[in-house]
Amino acid sequence: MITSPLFRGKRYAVLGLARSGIATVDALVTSGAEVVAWDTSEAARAQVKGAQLADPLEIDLAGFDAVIVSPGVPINCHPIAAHARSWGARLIGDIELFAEARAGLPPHKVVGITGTNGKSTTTALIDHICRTAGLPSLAGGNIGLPILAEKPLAEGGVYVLELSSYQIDLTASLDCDVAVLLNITPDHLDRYDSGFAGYAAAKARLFEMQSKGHAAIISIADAPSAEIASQLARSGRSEDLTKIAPGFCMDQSRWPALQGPHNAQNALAAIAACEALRIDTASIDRGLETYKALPHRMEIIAVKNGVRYVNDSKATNAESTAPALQAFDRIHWIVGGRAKSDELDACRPGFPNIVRAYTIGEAGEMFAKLLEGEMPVERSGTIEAAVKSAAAHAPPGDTVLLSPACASFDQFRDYEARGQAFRDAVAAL
Ligand code: UMA
Ligand code: ADP
Repeated sequence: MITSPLFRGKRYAVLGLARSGIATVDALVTSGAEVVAWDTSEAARAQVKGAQLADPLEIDLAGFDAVIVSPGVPINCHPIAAHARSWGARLIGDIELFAEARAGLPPHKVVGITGTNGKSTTTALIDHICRTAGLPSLAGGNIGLPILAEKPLAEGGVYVLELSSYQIDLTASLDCDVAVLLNITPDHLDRYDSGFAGYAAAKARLFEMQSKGHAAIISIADAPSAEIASQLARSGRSEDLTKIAPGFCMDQSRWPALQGPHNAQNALAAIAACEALRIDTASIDRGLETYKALPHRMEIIAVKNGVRYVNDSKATNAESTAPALQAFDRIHWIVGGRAKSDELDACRPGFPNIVRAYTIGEAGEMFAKLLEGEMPVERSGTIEAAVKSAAAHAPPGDTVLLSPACASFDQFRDYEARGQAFRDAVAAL
């Protein structure tokens, strides 16, 4: 775990005790800090060791250095933000604690990756290329591995951090040696009172925290990302900036796990990041060739009776589902969940490939109405019903694709649980 002498003797309150919260409590307690911890869930509270249990909202925060909240706590509407402010305590997250602990770690580099889609793929790919080049490396952060739970790397190591906008909002001093922005399209708008502009501003902060001379890699295929690149150049950092141009053609045939235009964007960003880390070209090439896809992203989980079953549960918005719909030519599309918007326009170019749609979850009815007239639609409600029906309708050669274009929280704990439900339903056929 990552600890720091800087935390010793200080007082912290930790709100949210799932993966990042528990790792935070453990790291702070082991560092010698005094910790008060809380979660609305009793089961989560039961996992705490070495900290006092109390709701930070109900206590006097005088003398507390900071309140550390989990990324899943909506700080735009949760009263903890005003409460911390009223006591002069900083409101931060586990990534900020990591940033503060860096001074005590063996010399290392940090690569931070953000964007609406492609973060996990690009994070895992950069980590894989670093390892291929023989560097000590680890992937952490939003990819599902809380960074404070990781073992510190040996000298010369590279911490590759996937950073969501929620995490950046709770970070003040992370100076990435290499910062990467993949794209910005509407997402998570319930967390930003100023809407899309607020979400884009969160992404821009990753670069604002950087020192001059540190590398900034920005894919400029969408207007908000291009604007962040321009701002950076105007601020006197044009020499730090590498822009990834849209539609850049290259041969992806030797990269089996990095197919499609979206993965071209991810691969180009990863190549630029690894070049900034001074990794040699041969290692970069080998890394791209040997990279294996992460689970829940266009993952072929089974072929039954000649029908291919593909789990793309991580596609939580229309923009990330769009490339999946263009990857196959006869698709039985399982779509729905908690909608991020009331349209599916980004998916439209893939509609000719869809044989039948099966709508699920909260957005099921809305999407069924939207898609009727464009393709046969079935209101399935659940993944189990959708898989059963798709299996009955699909002849050999067809693909049954879970690529929901929605968040999972209406029916599942997270996208991983949703992907597992799909796997279970396919296994049960
Ligand atoms: N809680 C309260 N009070 C509240 C709200 C929540 O006590 O008012 C508690 C909940 O009961 C729960 C905990 O807070 O126990 C929730 O914390 P969390 O949702 O932050 O869960 P973690 O397991 O710590 O996961 C977080 C990230 N979660 C979110 O951003 C929602 C994980 O990203 C990340 O992998 C993990 O830290 C490790 O760094 C997940 C995610 O969905 C994958 N991210 C979003 C995305 O990718 O779109 C941003
Ligand atoms: P994130 O961590 O940002 O959610 P992932 O790498 O996990 O991104 O991919 C999530 C989903 O988005 C997958 O369905 C994948 O096919 C799609 N995707 C991956 N990279 C991109 C990209 N650069 N642009 C659009 N969609 C993408």
